[in-house]
Amino acid sequence: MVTAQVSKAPPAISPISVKERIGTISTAEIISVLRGEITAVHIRQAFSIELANEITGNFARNPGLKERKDGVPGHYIGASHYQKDAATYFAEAESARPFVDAIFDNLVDPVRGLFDALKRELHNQGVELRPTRSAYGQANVCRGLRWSGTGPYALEPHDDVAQVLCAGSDYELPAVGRNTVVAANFYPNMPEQGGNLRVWSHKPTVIDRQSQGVETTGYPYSTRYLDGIPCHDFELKAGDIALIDGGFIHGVTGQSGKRDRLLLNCFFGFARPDLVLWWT
Ligand SMILES: O=C(O)CCC(=O)C(=O)O
Ligand SMILES: [Fe+2]
Repeated sequence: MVTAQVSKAPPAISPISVKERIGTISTAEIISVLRGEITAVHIRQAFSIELANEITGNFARNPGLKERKDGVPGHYIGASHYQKDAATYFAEAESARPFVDAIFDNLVDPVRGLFDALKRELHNQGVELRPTRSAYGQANVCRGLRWSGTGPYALEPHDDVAQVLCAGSDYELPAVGRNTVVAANFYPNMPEQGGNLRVWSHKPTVIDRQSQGVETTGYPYSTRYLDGIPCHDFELKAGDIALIDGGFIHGVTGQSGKRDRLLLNCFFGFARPDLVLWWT
């Protein structure tokens, strides 16, 4: 008797290269992630605790704070294009803009600082950097997020590329999904324990996503799927910045005590050799 053996290949391991240091982020470091030369850059104490505390206070007092209703547990200010058509996303981005601006009030903040510095440097290289836009409006500089998952992950393992590839033809974004999608994360507040950013050495393909039933969302990957894949934990503190290639599976470990971890996040990537788009 012949027994058919169905063997499923384990997920391919893609080594990750990480740079971690204290100080001020440079445009060269940002561009090395953007060009796919390095997987992640973690800058400790990239902005001051005083600034971090001001931003955290502005977020907590902000009347634009809402609960997410798209299956990802958390609260937010701003707009996410995740699972939205362009008309809905850009309308939300436009109406949330005053609330996003109020997170920063009159501060000289690290998010617009990074955007402005990167725009200048890319311009010198003949590349335009701008927020993605449509007839309905344009993206904001970032969104503010507080994850509230209660299991082993405050934010379940996912990739940031599926949502970009599947954004739909009324967006400018799908072209970016063929290049590196950089997730820029700024941390104004962190819990005493947990809330690490965990990145696995695996960059799923469309076929991998199909096999996991996450083709259009990239969220969530099961712990079983990730079993045996090496990972790296970024141990974050308030004032840190972490830029990662969002094509690698990543998640946020569970937090103990007050769930007051605060993240400011945006994404950017090449849409064309002479155009980098920025969105949330
Ligand atoms: O909160 C973090 O550290 C990561 C957030 C993230 O992965 C996302 O917003 O897609
Ligand atoms: Fe992500």
